[in-house]
Amino acid sequence: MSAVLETAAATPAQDAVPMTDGFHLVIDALKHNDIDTIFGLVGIPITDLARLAQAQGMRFIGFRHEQNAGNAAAIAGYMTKQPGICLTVSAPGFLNGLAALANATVNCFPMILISGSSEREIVDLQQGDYEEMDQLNAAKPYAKAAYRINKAEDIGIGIARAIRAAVSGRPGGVYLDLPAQLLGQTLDAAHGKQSLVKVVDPVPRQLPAPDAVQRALDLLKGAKRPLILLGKGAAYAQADADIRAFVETTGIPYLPMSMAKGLLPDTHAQSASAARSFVLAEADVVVLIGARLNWLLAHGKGKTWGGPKQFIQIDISPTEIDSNVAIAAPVIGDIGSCVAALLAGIDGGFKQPGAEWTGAIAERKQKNLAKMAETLARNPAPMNFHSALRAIRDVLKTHPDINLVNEGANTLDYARSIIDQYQPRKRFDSGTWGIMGIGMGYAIGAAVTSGLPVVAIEGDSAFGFSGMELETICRYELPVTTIIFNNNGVYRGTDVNPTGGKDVAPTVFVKGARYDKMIEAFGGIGYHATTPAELAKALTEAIASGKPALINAVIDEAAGTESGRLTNLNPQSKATKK
Ligand code: ADP
Ligand code: TZD
Repeated sequence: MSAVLETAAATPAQDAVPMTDGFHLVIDALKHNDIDTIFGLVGIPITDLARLAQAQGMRFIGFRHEQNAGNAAAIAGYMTKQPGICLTVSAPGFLNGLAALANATVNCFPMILISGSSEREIVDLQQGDYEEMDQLNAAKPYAKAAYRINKAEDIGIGIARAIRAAVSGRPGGVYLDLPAQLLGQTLDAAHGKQSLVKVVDPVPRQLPAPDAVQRALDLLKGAKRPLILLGKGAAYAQADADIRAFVETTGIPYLPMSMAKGLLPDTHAQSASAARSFVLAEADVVVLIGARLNWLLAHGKGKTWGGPKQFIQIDISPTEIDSNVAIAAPVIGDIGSCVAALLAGIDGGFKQPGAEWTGAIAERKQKNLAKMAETLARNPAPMNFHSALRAIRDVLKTHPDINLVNEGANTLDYARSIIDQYQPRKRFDSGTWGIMGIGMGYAIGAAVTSGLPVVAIEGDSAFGFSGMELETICRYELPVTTIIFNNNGVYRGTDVNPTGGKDVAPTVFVKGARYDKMIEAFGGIGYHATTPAELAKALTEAIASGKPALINAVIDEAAGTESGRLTNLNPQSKATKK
């Protein structure tokens, strides 16, 4: 029995003293920090926690699988700079949520995974409790921080610690372990109230050192072919006005990473997206703002990056610097403060890049855009990725505030380059891991957080990872339109089993599947589209309805490329590859 209970039991006037318990204190502590939504899935020991959250005016969004609840929490964190909360049961529920926690940490999204856990004394002696697992230690390698709260009076401080760990510095996933017996512990209410902690300044500004700013400015002033690279850290930072001012004042061409699209509208004259390979290879000084030189940027070296170049890197994490290549001018601090400091240092002595550089980029852009326009204008039957995406692009142009979720291989690669974004933090995709399965979780998280419509453009394989959440979308009547690019398989649907045996090839699905019927089972609206015109009509109607909808867009099953644009990452068999 805990100390709290012993004291309470020994107090003769116990009935007269208003009491609280672990359940109430968890909810009180979250609400005290302005957290109003929990994404989760109930069961022992946290069902009553979810009930209480709802009873106390919080929103509890219940999912069909914890990974999707975790993804919803993570994207809510990315959109708001406040940790998204995911609540799960012990062992298996926790493990399902852990995949999302790891994904959040890898992507630098703030979230807190709160899981109930079994009795410590049984778990630690491995005596076989219900859903027994050493969750705290299992979470540690995949989280930015992991904590357990053992005493009810520590709930306030424990939640404060989790919030601060998730959002300060480089954001990430935090695990918070709540043993079942903690939730039942009682405490006198006054003492409980006093134990709550309101986190002051959870995302403290971190100002860059003046000499680091000067070093960066000196390098930038000497550049002939400068380039700005905006990553999702820049979008996350919510320093939109200063970033735009920095880009426009310097006149430097910029490239957005996929989730930074829309930080400036993709139609901006300085966007070099349509000349991506050219600018990466030719630039001499590159300013990285909240973007890591990981695999998505070919590690900052090799053929992609062409000739020698120097990097200025703005990041909150000092150890990100020199992670892949030498960084000539690191600027460490929060992006808002760093960009403001650079902007303040851009004076009359700064010359915008010359026409030789901007003209060469414009020429490439024009050439590539003309080529793309030609490809997009074709109308093959059946539809291919391009003609379908053209139809979607034209509809979404009239909805600049739409939230876009996107995953798949070809579906991801083509949509990223064809669909323009007009506003910041409106594109949510496979991210740093190139992961499948974020689709419905991100869509629900984005719809709940923004209150605005969501369109999820999904490969048929990608959709399958979270497809059961269509029921969740229908249950909460969320304005989510899911478009399935149905080409009968992973990447495409044409592979054959070389043995001629009964099993289909590893990449092949049921042919002609009607995903639109799935959503109808839950009361949503299903559409079946086989031409760009049908697709455009369905999408227009679906968005206008504000109701849950799914469009089964039939794509030529031979249209996809294996692994999309990542073909080069597939290992080659030296012995047998033909
Ligand atoms: P992308 O995939 O778009 O290239 P990454 O996720 O690789 O972007 O990089 C995001 C970077 O932004 C991380 O290195 C992270 O430390 C950094 N970051 C995130 N938030 C901030 C912030 N508020 N201020 C400064 N850096 C930040
Ligand atoms: N599992 C997880 C969690 N993430 C992954 N990235 C994969 C498996 C491997 N994978 C890809 O990298 S893309 C993809 C898988 C299974 C699906 C591609 O097929 P699709 O899209 O139908 O979603 P396209 O547009 O038809 O290529």
